[in-house]
Amino acid sequence: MKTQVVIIGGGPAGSLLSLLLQQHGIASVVLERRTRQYVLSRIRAGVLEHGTAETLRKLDLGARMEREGFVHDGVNLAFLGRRLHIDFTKAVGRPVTIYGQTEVQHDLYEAMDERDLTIIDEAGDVVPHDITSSSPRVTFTKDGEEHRIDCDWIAGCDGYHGVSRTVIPDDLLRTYERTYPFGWLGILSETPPVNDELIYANHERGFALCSMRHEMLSRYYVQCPQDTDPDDWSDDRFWEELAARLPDDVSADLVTGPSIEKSVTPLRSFVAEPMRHGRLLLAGDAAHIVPPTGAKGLNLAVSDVVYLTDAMAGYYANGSMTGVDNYSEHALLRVWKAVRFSWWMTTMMHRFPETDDAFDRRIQQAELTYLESSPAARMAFAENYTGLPFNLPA
Ligand code: RFL
Ligand code: PHB
Repeated sequence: MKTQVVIIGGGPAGSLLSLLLQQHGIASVVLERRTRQYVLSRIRAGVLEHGTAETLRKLDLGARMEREGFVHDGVNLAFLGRRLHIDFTKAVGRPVTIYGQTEVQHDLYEAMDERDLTIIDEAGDVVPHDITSSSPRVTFTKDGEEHRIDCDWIAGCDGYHGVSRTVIPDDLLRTYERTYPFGWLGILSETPPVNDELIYANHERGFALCSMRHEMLSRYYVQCPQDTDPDDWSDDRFWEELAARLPDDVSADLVTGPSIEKSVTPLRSFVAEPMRHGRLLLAGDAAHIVPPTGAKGLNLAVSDVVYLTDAMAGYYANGSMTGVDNYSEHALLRVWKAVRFSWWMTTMMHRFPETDDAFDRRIQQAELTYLESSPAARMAFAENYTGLPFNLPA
């Protein structure tokens, strides 16, 4: 088999990339390790930056998002028993869209089917070869048989645990990492959301987040120790803990019910540089991870593949290597700003069990009351949360 770009990983980065490349007449094949059912049932992010929603709309993928998603003009930060509303539209003139990654993934796969794009699922032992030559290839197994695809480029969109990053020699890859000493215990419940916008709460007992998917589906999180077993948390225990971390007027409105999903997510920041080696270009979680506090993971995967598409479009239009040569530096400019924002928000909103002291609390309170008193600080928050523009370099 032969194609122009082999895309390893059929998550949001890989499937969106395949659709974007097609718009430029560039052929690709997506190799996904899991079953389609598994990929479509993963529950992850919920907030789409303005640029992400625009990218989906430009690809004619916005119809269901427009119908079923919610445009949010702001978020709330709760602390010291009160609530600060940050109005995005007032501050920066752009909102965010609440539309689950599960739905985005569904729309991407549906469009790939309609537009005759190829995704090979349950592809095993995927290995990129000869990535520093001008004719790389990828081998994999499917239904017990070995296959090989020759190509011009390989896009590593296979997430943090994928194979792509591992084929870049250690001495050429620099990694930066921060692990936070806690996780998030999250639940989904078929109850009406407690508020019409998200609430991020800083509380003595730990961080809490009230989010949603739609009118009758709520997503809530509480900060928990990293080694938390979700089975140790009955629904009643979760609701009690969540209510204790929210301002009284919010917890009074909390509608509880059985959870339909409960899981723990670890929090970490990770960046691998550079994002390209020879004919292999990394995108999304394969190259970087952010803690979910800033709601940036999915959105960075989208901006990466927009840049990657630009690079490929330049190469196939006139043989130019400029976009390819600039890809890593270009993408990392935006990545590091999202890493910074996610780290900052995580630091401002959580209890750090080992090191937390009275000084840290006062700094958090100063950050939060500064946001409360300063339109400039709120503007900076809104600019980052709704997403920095895709049209870099900045
Ligand atoms: P994904 O979504 O991990 O997709 C990678 C795909 O590659 C496949 N794969 C392979 N395929 C072939 N061969 C191999 N060797 C392969 N190895 C892996 C995988 O099966 C998968 O289908 O990465 P992508 O596309 O870069 O998208 C990134 C986003 O999914 C991610 O940034 C966000 O979901 C992060 N994230 C969250 N982000 C938010 O903004 N808000 C959240 O609330 C939030 N919650 C989460 C999250 C990520 C989680 N992970 C990674 C476990 C909760 C969790 C649990
Ligand atoms: C979610 O709805 O799952 C969600 C929302 C905002 C975040 C993280 C997760 O910052």
